[in-house]
Amino acid sequence: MEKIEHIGIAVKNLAEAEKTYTALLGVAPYKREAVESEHVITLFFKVGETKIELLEATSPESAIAKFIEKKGEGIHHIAYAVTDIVAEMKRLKEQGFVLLNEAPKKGADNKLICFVHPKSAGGVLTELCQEII
Ligand code: CMX
Repeated sequence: MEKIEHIGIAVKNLAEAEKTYTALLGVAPYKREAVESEHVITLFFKVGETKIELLEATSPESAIAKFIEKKGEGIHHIAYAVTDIVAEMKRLKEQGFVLLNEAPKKGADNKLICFVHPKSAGGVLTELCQEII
Protein backbone atom coordinates (compact mmCIF):
# COMPACT_ATOMS: atom_id res chain seq x y z
CA MET A 1 0.00 0.00 0.00
CA GLU A 2 1.38 3.44 -0.84
CA LYS A 3 -0.65 5.99 1.11
CA ILE A 4 -4.15 6.73 2.28
CA GLU A 5 -5.89 7.76 -0.93
CA HIS A 6 -9.13 8.85 0.74
CA ILE A 7 -11.39 8.41 3.74
CA GLY A 8 -15.02 7.64 2.95
CA ILE A 9 -17.65 9.23 5.19
CA ALA A 10 -21.31 8.19 5.09
CA VAL A 11 -23.74 11.12 5.24
CA LYS A 12 -27.53 11.33 5.24
CA ASN A 13 -27.81 14.52 3.22
CA LEU A 14 -25.05 15.54 0.83
CA ALA A 15 -26.17 19.18 0.55
CA GLU A 16 -26.07 19.63 4.32
CA ALA A 17 -22.79 17.71 4.62
CA GLU A 18 -21.26 19.82 1.83
CA LYS A 19 -21.83 22.96 3.91
CA THR A 20 -20.42 21.35 7.05
CA TYR A 21 -17.28 19.95 5.38
CA THR A 22 -16.63 23.11 3.33
CA ALA A 23 -16.65 25.07 6.59
CA LEU A 24 -14.66 22.43 8.46
CA LEU A 25 -11.94 21.92 5.85
CA GLY A 26 -11.87 25.51 4.57
CA VAL A 27 -12.00 24.35 0.97
CA ALA A 28 -14.74 23.69 -1.59
CA PRO A 29 -15.27 20.21 -3.03
CA TYR A 30 -13.55 19.52 -6.37
CA LYS A 31 -15.78 16.78 -7.71
CA ARG A 32 -19.30 15.38 -7.46
CA GLU A 33 -19.92 11.99 -9.03
CA ALA A 34 -22.72 9.44 -9.01
CA VAL A 35 -21.62 5.80 -8.88
CA GLU A 36 -24.71 3.98 -10.06
CA SER A 37 -23.36 0.48 -9.46
CA GLU A 38 -22.89 1.37 -5.75
CA HIS A 39 -26.11 3.41 -5.46
CA VAL A 40 -24.27 6.45 -4.14
CA ILE A 41 -23.51 10.07 -4.93
CA THR A 42 -20.04 11.14 -3.89
CA LEU A 43 -18.47 14.50 -3.17
CA PHE A 44 -14.68 14.83 -2.96
CA PHE A 45 -12.52 17.32 -1.06
CA LYS A 46 -8.73 17.52 -1.25
CA VAL A 47 -6.90 17.82 2.05
CA GLY A 48 -3.18 17.98 1.42
CA GLU A 49 -2.20 14.71 -0.27
CA THR A 50 -5.33 12.87 0.71
CA LYS A 51 -9.04 13.21 0.03
CA ILE A 52 -12.30 13.08 1.90
CA GLU A 53 -15.14 11.32 0.06
CA LEU A 54 -18.66 12.07 1.30
CA LEU A 55 -21.16 9.36 0.36
CA GLU A 56 -24.93 9.68 0.22
CA ALA A 57 -27.11 6.67 -0.61
CA THR A 58 -29.42 6.92 -3.61
CA SER A 59 -31.30 3.72 -2.79
CA PRO A 60 -32.18 1.73 0.35
CA GLU A 61 -30.14 -1.17 -1.11
CA SER A 62 -26.96 0.90 -0.95
CA ALA A 63 -24.25 -0.17 1.50
CA ILE A 64 -24.33 3.46 2.70
CA ALA A 65 -28.05 3.35 3.55
CA LYS A 66 -27.55 0.11 5.51
CA PHE A 67 -24.50 1.52 7.29
CA ILE A 68 -26.32 4.73 8.34
CA GLU A 69 -29.34 2.78 9.52
CA LYS A 70 -27.16 0.61 11.75
CA LYS A 71 -24.37 2.95 12.87
CA GLY A 72 -25.42 6.49 11.90
CA GLU A 73 -23.32 8.97 9.95
CA GLY A 74 -19.54 8.75 10.16
CA ILE A 75 -16.38 7.14 8.82
CA HIS A 76 -17.35 4.31 6.48
CA HIS A 77 -14.07 3.17 4.92
CA ILE A 78 -10.37 3.86 4.47
CA ALA A 79 -9.00 3.63 0.95
CA TYR A 80 -5.33 2.93 0.17
CA ALA A 81 -3.63 3.79 -3.11
CA VAL A 82 -1.93 0.85 -4.83
CA THR A 83 -0.04 0.66 -8.11
CA ASP A 84 -1.02 -2.91 -9.00
CA ILE A 85 -4.45 -3.74 -7.63
CA VAL A 86 -4.49 -7.30 -8.98
CA ALA A 87 -1.19 -8.09 -7.26
CA GLU A 88 -2.40 -6.51 -3.99
CA MET A 89 -5.68 -8.46 -4.14
CA LYS A 90 -3.72 -11.69 -4.63
CA ARG A 91 -1.37 -10.81 -1.76
CA LEU A 92 -4.26 -10.10 0.62
CA LYS A 93 -6.30 -13.14 -0.44
CA GLU A 94 -3.33 -15.44 0.17
CA GLN A 95 -3.15 -14.09 3.73
CA GLY A 96 -6.81 -14.83 4.41
CA PHE A 97 -8.37 -11.40 3.92
CA VAL A 98 -11.90 -11.60 2.53
CA LEU A 99 -12.23 -9.64 -0.71
CA LEU A 100 -15.70 -8.35 -1.55
CA ASN A 101 -15.12 -8.55 -5.28
CA GLU A 102 -13.24 -11.16 -7.27
CA ALA A 103 -11.96 -8.71 -9.87
CA PRO A 104 -11.26 -4.96 -9.65
CA LYS A 105 -14.26 -2.81 -10.52
CA LYS A 106 -14.68 0.80 -11.64
CA GLY A 107 -15.16 3.18 -8.70
CA ALA A 108 -15.50 6.94 -8.29
CA ASP A 109 -12.78 9.46 -9.17
CA ASN A 110 -11.26 7.45 -12.02
CA LYS A 111 -10.18 4.43 -9.97
CA LEU A 112 -10.18 0.66 -10.14
CA ILE A 113 -11.26 -0.53 -6.72
CA CYS A 114 -11.66 -3.58 -4.51
CA PHE A 115 -13.15 -3.73 -1.00
CA VAL A 116 -11.90 -5.94 1.84
CA HIS A 117 -14.53 -7.14 4.33
CA PRO A 118 -14.29 -5.23 7.63
CA LYS A 119 -14.60 -8.46 9.63
CA SER A 120 -11.31 -9.66 8.14
CA ALA A 121 -9.57 -6.27 8.45
CA GLY A 122 -9.81 -5.34 12.11
CA GLY A 123 -13.33 -3.94 11.89
CA VAL A 124 -12.47 -1.37 9.19
CA LEU A 125 -13.95 -1.56 5.71
CA THR A 126 -10.83 -1.24 3.56
CA GLU A 127 -10.62 -0.24 -0.09
CA LEU A 128 -7.79 -0.63 -2.56
CA CYS A 129 -7.66 1.98 -5.33
CA GLN A 130 -5.57 2.10 -8.45
CA GLU A 131 -5.63 5.21 -10.62
CA ILE A 132 -6.88 4.48 -14.14
CA ILE A 133 -4.29 5.97 -16.48
N1 CMX B 1 -17.24 -0.59 8.57
C1 CMX B 1 -17.10 -1.47 9.59
N2 CMX B 1 -17.97 -2.49 9.79
C2 CMX B 1 -19.00 -2.61 8.92
C3 CMX B 1 -19.18 -1.71 7.85
C4 CMX B 1 -18.25 -0.66 7.69
N3 CMX B 1 -18.35 0.21 6.70
N4 CMX B 1 -20.29 -2.07 7.16
C5 CMX B 1 -20.79 -3.16 7.77
N5 CMX B 1 -20.01 -3.48 8.83
C6 CMX B 1 -20.20 -4.59 9.76
C7 CMX B 1 -21.61 -4.64 10.30
O1 CMX B 1 -21.79 -3.76 11.39
C8 CMX B 1 -21.75 -6.08 10.70
O2 CMX B 1 -21.08 -6.32 11.92
P1 CMX B 1 -21.77 -7.20 13.10
O3 CMX B 1 -21.94 -8.56 12.49
O4 CMX B 1 -20.78 -7.14 14.21
O5 CMX B 1 -23.07 -6.54 13.40
C9 CMX B 1 -20.97 -6.79 9.61
O6 CMX B 1 -20.05 -5.82 9.06
C10 CMX B 1 -21.96 -7.25 8.57
O7 CMX B 1 -21.35 -7.85 7.55
P2 CMX B 1 -22.25 -8.58 6.38
O8 CMX B 1 -23.45 -9.22 6.99
O9 CMX B 1 -21.30 -9.40 5.56
O10 CMX B 1 -22.71 -7.45 5.42
P3 CMX B 1 -23.55 -6.10 5.32
O11 CMX B 1 -24.78 -6.38 4.53
O12 CMX B 1 -23.67 -5.31 6.58
O13 CMX B 1 -22.53 -5.31 4.35
C11 CMX B 1 -20.31 -4.94 3.59
C12 CMX B 1 -21.25 -4.96 4.79
C13 CMX B 1 -19.00 -4.30 4.04
C14 CMX B 1 -20.08 -6.36 3.09
C15 CMX B 1 -20.96 -4.07 2.45
O14 CMX B 1 -21.23 -2.77 2.97
C16 CMX B 1 -20.11 -3.96 1.21
O15 CMX B 1 -20.12 -4.83 0.36
N6 CMX B 1 -19.34 -2.84 1.06
C17 CMX B 1 -18.51 -2.60 -0.10
C18 CMX B 1 -19.16 -1.66 -1.08
C19 CMX B 1 -19.45 -0.32 -0.49
O16 CMX B 1 -19.26 -0.06 0.70
N7 CMX B 1 -19.95 0.60 -1.36
C20 CMX B 1 -20.25 1.96 -0.97
C21 CMX B 1 -19.07 2.88 -1.20
C22 CMX B 1 -18.78 3.02 -2.68
C23 CMX B 1 -17.72 4.05 -3.02
O17 CMX B 1 -16.82 4.35 -2.21
O18 CMX B 1 -17.79 4.57 -4.17
